Amino acid sequence: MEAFPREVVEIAEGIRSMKIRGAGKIARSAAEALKIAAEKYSGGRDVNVFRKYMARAADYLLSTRPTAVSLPNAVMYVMQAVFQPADDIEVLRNSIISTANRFINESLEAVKRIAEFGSKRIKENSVILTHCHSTAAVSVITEAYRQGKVVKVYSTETRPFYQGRITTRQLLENGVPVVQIPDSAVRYIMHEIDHVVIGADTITSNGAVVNKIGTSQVALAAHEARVRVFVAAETYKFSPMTVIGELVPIEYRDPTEVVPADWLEAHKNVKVLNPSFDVTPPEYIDAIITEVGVIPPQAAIMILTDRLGWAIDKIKQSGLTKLRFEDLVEE
Ligand code: 5GP
Ligand code: RI2
Repeated sequence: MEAFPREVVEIAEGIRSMKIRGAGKIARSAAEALKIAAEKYSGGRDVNVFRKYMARAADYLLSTRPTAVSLPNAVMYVMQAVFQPADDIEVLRNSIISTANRFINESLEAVKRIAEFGSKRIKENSVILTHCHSTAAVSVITEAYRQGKVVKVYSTETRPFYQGRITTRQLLENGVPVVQIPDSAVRYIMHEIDHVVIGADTITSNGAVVNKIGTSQVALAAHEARVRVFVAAETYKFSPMTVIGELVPIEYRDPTEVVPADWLEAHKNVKVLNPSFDVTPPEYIDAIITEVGVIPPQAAIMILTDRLGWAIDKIKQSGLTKLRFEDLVEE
C-alpha cells in the first residue's frame, strides 16, 4: 500500500494538533493535501488502486477534527474529481490538481467578498466585539476600519486555546485599535458595543451557527443588549449533512488545554471537560455574511440548495454521511 507523502501527513497532523486551524484554513489545507497526494502518487497505472489511495487520504484528513464542516465540504469537492469516470490516472491526477486549486482560489476570493459585503453593515464610529480568531471576521473588521468606520475592537482571549490573541495580533498588524479582554468580561463590556462580528465553523440547515466555545454566551449577552450579531462565513461552512437531520458533532479536546497536566495529576478525582464549540440559535443572529450575499440565518437552506445541492444529492444517494470514501471505491 502506497504511503502518503510527508507533506500530507504534516498537514493532517497539523490540523489535528491545531497548528493549522480556523475553518477556512483547514479546508484549504485539506484541498492542498489531496492535491499533493495526487501529484506525488507513484503506485502504478491502475485507476482503482489510485482511487483507493486517494480515498484513504481523504478519510485520513477527515479523521483529524470533527466539527468544522468546511473540512468534509472541501474534501468532497476535490473527491468529485477522483470519482469521475476515467480510465487513465493522468486524467484523474490533472483533474484533482485543478479542482483543488479552484477550491483554494475560490475560498480566498470568498473572504475578500465577505469583507466587502460585511463592511457595509458596520456603521460609522463603531465599537466591535469579536470572539476567537476568524479570518473572515478579521477581514470584515479590517475592511470597515480601512473605510474609517471602526473606533475600537474588543477581542476576547478565547480560553482555553487563546485564539483571541491571534486576532489581537492580526488587528494590531492591520493598524486597528484593539483591546484584549477575558471571555468573562463580555457582558460587562457589552453596553459599549455596536456590533458583534464572529466567524463560523458550521452553519446548520435551520440557521444555527456552530462556532468556538463561548460564542453562544456572547450572542446571548448581545441579544439582551440589542446588539447586532453578524456571522462572517463562506458558503462551504454550511452543512449539507444537517439537511438530512444529522447533528453537528461537537469536538471535545484534551483537558490539559483547560488545566495543566500536573494539576490534573494532583486532582485525579476531578473531571475536567473541554468542549471546543457551541451552537448559537438563529434567533440570536442578525445576518450571515457570505460571498454570495448577506442573508438572514433563516435563509441557510437557500445557500445549501443553491451552492451545495450537489453535495446534498451525493449524501442522499450514497449514504456519504458516514464519509468513508474508501467504501465508495469498487474493488
Ligand atoms: P439551544 O439548544 O441552544 O436552545 O439551540 C440550538 C439551536 O441550534 C436550535 O435552534 C437547534 O434546532 C439548532 N441546531 C441545529 N443543528 C444542531 C445541532 O447539530 N446541534 C445542536 N445542539 N443544535 C442544533
Ligand atoms: P475562519 C475557528 O475554529 C473559530 O471557531 C473560528 O470562528 C472559525 O474557526 C472560523 O474561522 P478553530 O479551528 O475560517 O480555532 O473564519 O477551532 O478563519
